[in-house]
Amino acid sequence: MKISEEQLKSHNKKESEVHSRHFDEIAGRLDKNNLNIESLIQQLEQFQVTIPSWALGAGGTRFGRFSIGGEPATLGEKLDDVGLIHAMNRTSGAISLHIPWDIPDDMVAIREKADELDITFDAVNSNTFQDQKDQEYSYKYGSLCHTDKKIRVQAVEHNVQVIRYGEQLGSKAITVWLADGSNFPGQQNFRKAFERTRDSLEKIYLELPSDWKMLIEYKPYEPNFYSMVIPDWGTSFLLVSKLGDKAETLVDLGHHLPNTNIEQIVATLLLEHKLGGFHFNDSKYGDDDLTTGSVKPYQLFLIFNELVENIDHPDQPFSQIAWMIDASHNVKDPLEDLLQSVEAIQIAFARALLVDREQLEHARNANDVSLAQEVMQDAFRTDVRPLVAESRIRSGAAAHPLKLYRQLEVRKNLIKERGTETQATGL
Ligand SMILES: [Mn+2]
Repeated sequence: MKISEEQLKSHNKKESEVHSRHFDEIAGRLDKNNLNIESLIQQLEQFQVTIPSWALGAGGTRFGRFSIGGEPATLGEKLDDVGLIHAMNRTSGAISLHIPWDIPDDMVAIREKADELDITFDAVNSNTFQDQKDQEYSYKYGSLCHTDKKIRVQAVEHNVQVIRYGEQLGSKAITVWLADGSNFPGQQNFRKAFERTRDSLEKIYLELPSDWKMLIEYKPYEPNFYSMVIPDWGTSFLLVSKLGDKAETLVDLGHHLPNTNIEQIVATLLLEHKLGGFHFNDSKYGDDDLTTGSVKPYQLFLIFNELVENIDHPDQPFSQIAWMIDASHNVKDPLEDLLQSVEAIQIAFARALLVDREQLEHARNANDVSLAQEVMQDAFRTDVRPLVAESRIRSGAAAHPLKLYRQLEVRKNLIKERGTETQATGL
């Protein structure tokens, strides 16, 4: 299924009267506060959020998986789905692939298809958290940290292979997330496991093309429940600092213990120019992989507040941070969920752009705690949806992507095309 320009235009025409009213109202109000609306909308128009290939189907849990129907079964179909999202929001012009789930059969055809859909390939992800069918050695007791050198070599080679696939696709980064760790006290020598991991990562790092980055994710627990080799941002930061300029830390919002101050972690990584990118999602308890902004929208805003405060820093360009979603859908239509996630991220960004930085700085220096809170919440409580919609309309996207998605009965059409039983590779 493809969404035509006529369909987009007719949707926007129907929405235009109400949209104009809402937009004029907020534009007038912000104008009085001397905010440059045009520059704000341009920043929103340029902002892109990458869609992960593994979030386009129903993920399920370890207890069960409930098919949504019409799910993409091949890499080509996954690209088609990102193409649908991008056509509706013009904000999702990139896909992040997972190797080996998404190895292209025909590299040329896949690149051509991506070009047609105006989609680029963002960071490629390696996978040493499960065993593949034709794999010689098992990762049951770890991969890059393994006590057995043969297994470490196999895991390093896999990561290098992922870089090679990425090069052919035009990616510029590899994301490494390790499930390595231990389940019981005494099982693993912490120091040796760290050293072996560092040495393995150094070998992968040496294979990076000159214009590539290596993004290292961290996670406090799961699948290992006693210790993880890279449990927190500090350990990731230690590794990326040892590795070199091309290595940076990746912050997955779900990979923190409850109530962790993620915005402060973001501020510190920005200070050290080591913030490589994000995996956006939301959670109540752990790595819940829920829709971004659905549980803690204020936290998302506070993270963007730190990012915007640093937006003009020459040593950590805002445009070079990898903005990616990492989520899993159990009960919602994945495409609806992704549209909601991207919009929540845009809203948080727009609100952060509204923060009166001068007044905030004044309040901080004067230790006017109440005023500082007022400044922050004034921005957070502003309904910026008309600004986000305006940026979409100007980019040729839909005023209300989710509304259009339902009007066009996209899922029904996908089920008609692909059937009810399809399942994406890796799910
Ligand atoms: Mn992640």
